[in-house]
Amino acid sequence: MIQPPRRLFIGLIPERPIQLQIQRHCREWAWPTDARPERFGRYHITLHFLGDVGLGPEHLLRRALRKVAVEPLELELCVPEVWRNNVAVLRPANHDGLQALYDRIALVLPATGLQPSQPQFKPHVTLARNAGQATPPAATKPIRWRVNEFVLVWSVLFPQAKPARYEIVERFGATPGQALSPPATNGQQGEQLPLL
Ligand code: 3AM
Repeated sequence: MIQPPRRLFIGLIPERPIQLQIQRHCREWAWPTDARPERFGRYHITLHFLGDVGLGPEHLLRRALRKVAVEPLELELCVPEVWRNNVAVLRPANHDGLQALYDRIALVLPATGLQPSQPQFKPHVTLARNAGQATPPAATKPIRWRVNEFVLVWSVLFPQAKPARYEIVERFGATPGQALSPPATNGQQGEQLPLL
């Protein structure tokens, strides 16, 4: 069966202990009743959103990403903000290494036929949407997050998945080339993120 294009993005997804710290941080905000919080397990930083990618370009992409150098990063999530598009976010302190990783990935994308999505990289973890009236905590205890890898993620949307979920297609970094194969086509295989 031909694999239909998959909605992919490249990002950083923390393990459960950091997911828990982010969730705890969220409890310190004052949220409007109609805010739509991000689900536990899905907290992440998007590096490059790619949109729908066919099987051929996906293979090229994965091969190219395996060659991207990954140096461990110590991120500090410490800046809560509400953006004009009503998204509430937690941002890391400026980190040259994070920008450099973003840039290195951007460099390999054109050869795969894919274009970087956001020429301006504004790293953030989305906490909630529809949160224009949210109030961040007066003080934020920084969350230290050691990053050893980046991941290629399949964003499986409703009705393909109910509820929509993120599935890690491949990890790049500390354990290079540790692919989950064959790639899942129906959302029933592959690595699913632990959601509550
Ligand atoms: O990291 P965040 O939560 O800001 O908003 C979507 C989410 O980003 C973003 O990709 C991430 C994983 O879904 N996204 C969705 N559609 C997008 C698009 N067309 C997009 N980013 C850029 N362009």
